[in-house]
Amino acid sequence: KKRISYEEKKEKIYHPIGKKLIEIALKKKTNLIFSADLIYSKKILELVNLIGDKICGLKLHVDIISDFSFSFINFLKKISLKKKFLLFEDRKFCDVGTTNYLQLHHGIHKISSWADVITVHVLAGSKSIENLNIPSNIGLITISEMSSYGRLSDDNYIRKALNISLKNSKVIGTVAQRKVDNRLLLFTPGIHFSDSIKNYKGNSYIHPNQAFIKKNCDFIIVGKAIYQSDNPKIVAENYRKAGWIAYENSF
Ligand code: UP6
Repeated sequence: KKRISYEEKKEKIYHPIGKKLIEIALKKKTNLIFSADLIYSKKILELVNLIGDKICGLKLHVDIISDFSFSFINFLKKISLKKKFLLFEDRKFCDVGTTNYLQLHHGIHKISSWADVITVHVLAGSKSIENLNIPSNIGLITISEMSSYGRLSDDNYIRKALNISLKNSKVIGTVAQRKVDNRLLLFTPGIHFSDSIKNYKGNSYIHPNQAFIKKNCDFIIVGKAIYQSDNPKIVAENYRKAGWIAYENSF
């Protein structure tokens, strides 16, 4: 599987959100998605104001935000439009279709009313992500292979998960730890510069160079390396630069 450029990938991906993400990446020269795993909305907004220029996506787990509100979402939406990045909700829906549907559209978070991209497991089978009634401006990312140590997915599971991803027109890409078909965008979490964090609380970490050069990754997802640092602005710029250079060097 030979690496193809973002420009070439944009032609292979038919979903408007997939195309939009690539356009943003090319325009801002960034393949960095920031994972803001913080429990207070003020902290998330502060960081996003600081590093919004350096990212193509902001990934949230809204269900960890203690003071979640729609005014927070409206602020985020405004910043995301101004600074041009997409909002990812990493909900990892993993139930039967009807429950996935209810969790996506209802409850206090009403994810479908604001997210640009949502993550889903395909453990319950292809049908579980088929009738979600997703608006055309939301893209799905499947989880085919997690970054954690001891993940239960074997080669057979991953092959089937990738097949489901390819056959569903709402899917823009996947999370996997290996090269995937060029019709899918590959998202890589578990990114850190430091070797000393290779295995942290059961998650495994690699350098952006490894992600792009060995696995043909398209987008890196970086959380604690940025939000736990002393200078998130500088560190985010370092990850942006590393990700972009690694992409350029991966051909
Ligand atoms: N994430 C992983 N591995 C996966 C899928 N998702 O780490 O296979 C998510 C985590 C977290 C983020 O839920 O939000 O990516 C990684 O954050 P970190 O850089 O702080 O480890």
